[in-house]
Amino acid sequence: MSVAATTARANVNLALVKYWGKRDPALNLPATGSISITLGGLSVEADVDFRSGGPDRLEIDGQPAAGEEATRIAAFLDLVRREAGVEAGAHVATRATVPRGAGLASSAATFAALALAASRAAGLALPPPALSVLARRGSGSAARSVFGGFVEWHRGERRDGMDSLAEPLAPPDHWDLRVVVAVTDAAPKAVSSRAGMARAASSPLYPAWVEGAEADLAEARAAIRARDLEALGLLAEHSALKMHAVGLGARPPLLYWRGATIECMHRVWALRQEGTRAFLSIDAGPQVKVLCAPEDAGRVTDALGAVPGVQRVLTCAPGGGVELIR
Ligand code: 2P0
Repeated sequence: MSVAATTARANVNLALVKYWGKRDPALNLPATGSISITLGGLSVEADVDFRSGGPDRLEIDGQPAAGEEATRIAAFLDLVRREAGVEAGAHVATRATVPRGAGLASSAATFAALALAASRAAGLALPPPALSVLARRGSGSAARSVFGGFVEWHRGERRDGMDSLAEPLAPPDHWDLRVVVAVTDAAPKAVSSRAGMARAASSPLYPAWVEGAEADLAEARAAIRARDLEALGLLAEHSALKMHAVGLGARPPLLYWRGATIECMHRVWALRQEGTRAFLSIDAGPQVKVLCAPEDAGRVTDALGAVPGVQRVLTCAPGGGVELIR
């Protein structure tokens, strides 16, 4: 990698109102809007250099990219080349600074970082809304990782997707929350988010999922504005469990949970019974993510760490948006 590469860093995000289903898979246009928190410290760095000549050379965490990952990155670079009128091959290297094997390596952070690094390296100076549109083309949830703090990704109405982008609802310091992550299984998942989402529409529960989104989004916005942890936590839990219910009803069925996932869920509900404000969310994997106040993060960490099958527990706070670091 040339020393003159453009490097950007983006954080992962946790959806409180989930994105699960597309109205246009080619453009990553979602069936519904979604709302997330960008998580500080769990990030991906991307180096991009279009001046190297020759074919694209792609590296992920020090290894040559292969298979579907390589295809997705190459297609994304083509988008940037087309927009910038650049024809050169690229050298790209991405590095997850997420603890490895945490089951959190996220395409959201990867494509948000690539959107900024590649557009700059190609000579484009895209403002954040245009970066969000571009990042979305790489991975839907990447549209949200462009921004820090509390973020909403709008479904949009246009067929070309130009109105399907994220915008910040509140900066990271609006509300000092914690997200505690119980890692139950760091192995790569059998069904990708993309493949899982493609199956969602086969579920009889999918129409209800789509129909409920606007109300969930309104409730989440209001809870974030009011810094109401109980309202936001209960809503986030409801959104996550509905998303997984869609999978259970799909054909073929889809379930990302392992045994330890379910034990963590019961532990979180027991914590609530005991008076701790802790609320769970689960993405397309077996990890359990718990929203709580900073003063309760230690108690939640200890409780989840004691659940059999939990391999490690991480804690993060709201973080910033994508940034150029070189
Ligand atoms: C989300 N997830 O809102 C949801 C909840 C996982 C569960 O967005 O196909 O990698 O690249 O648009 O963004 C993960 O899916 O999927 C995701 P594509 P993406 O965070």
